[in-house]
Amino acid sequence: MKDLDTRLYFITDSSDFSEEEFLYRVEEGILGGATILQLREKEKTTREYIDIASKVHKITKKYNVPLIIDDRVDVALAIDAEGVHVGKCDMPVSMARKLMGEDKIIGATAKTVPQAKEAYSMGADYLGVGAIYPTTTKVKTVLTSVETLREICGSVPIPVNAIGGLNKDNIDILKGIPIAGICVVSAIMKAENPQKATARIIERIKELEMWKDVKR
Ligand code: TZP
Ligand code: MG
Repeated sequence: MKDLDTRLYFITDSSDFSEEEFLYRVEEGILGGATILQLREKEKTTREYIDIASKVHKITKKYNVPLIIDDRVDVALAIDAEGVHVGKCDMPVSMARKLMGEDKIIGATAKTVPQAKEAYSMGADYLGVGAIYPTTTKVKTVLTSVETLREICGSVPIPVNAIGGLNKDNIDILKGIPIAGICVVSAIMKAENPQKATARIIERIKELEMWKDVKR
C-alpha cells in the first residue's frame, strides 16, 4: 500500500476565478495545510487542462504535495502528475493502472460497498466516498449515508475519504468513522482567506481527535 496522506484532500474549482487568483488560492490552500491536491477541471480543452495542470504542478512540487488530476489519465501522464482520480464515467481503474504504472496514485469514486470492493480489486490506492452532505459544487452525485461510508471503510484496506458539503462546522458527523481524511472544495476554494480556512479545518480535525486509529 502507498504511504498516502489524504487527511485534508483539497479539490480545486477554477470556475469563478482568474488564473492568477486561482493559482494564488491553490498555493494558499497548501500553505494552510492541505496534504494532497486534486485539479478538477470540467470545461477546459485538453490544451487548457494541460496548461493549468503544469502551472499547478509547479506549485505542488514546491511543497511536496502530490497532485492528482481529475478524470484524465492522458493529462496526468503528460505533466507527470503524481496521480489521477477516476469516477464511474471515466477510464476504469484497471486500465488507468496499466497506463500509469504501479507507482502512480490512482483514486476512485465509490458510493456503495460493491463499487468500493471493485475499485480496490482493480488497483485503486484510495477511495472518495460521498456526497455526505448536499454540495454547491457542480457535480452529478447522490447522497451517501454515513452508515454506508462506515461500511465502505470496513470493506477495503485502502484509505477512504469522505466528500461532499464538508466544512469545519459539520465534520463532527464523521467522528468515529475510520476514514483517512476529508475532501473539500468550496470550504477552501470559496473562502475569503483560503489559507486560514484550511488551517481552521485542520484545527477542527485535531480538536475532534479524528483519524487516530486510521489503518494506513
Ligand atoms: N463528488 C461528490 S461531492 C463533490 C464531488 C466532486 C463536490 C464536493 O464539493 P464541496 O464544495 O466540498 O461540497
Ligand atoms: Mg470523473
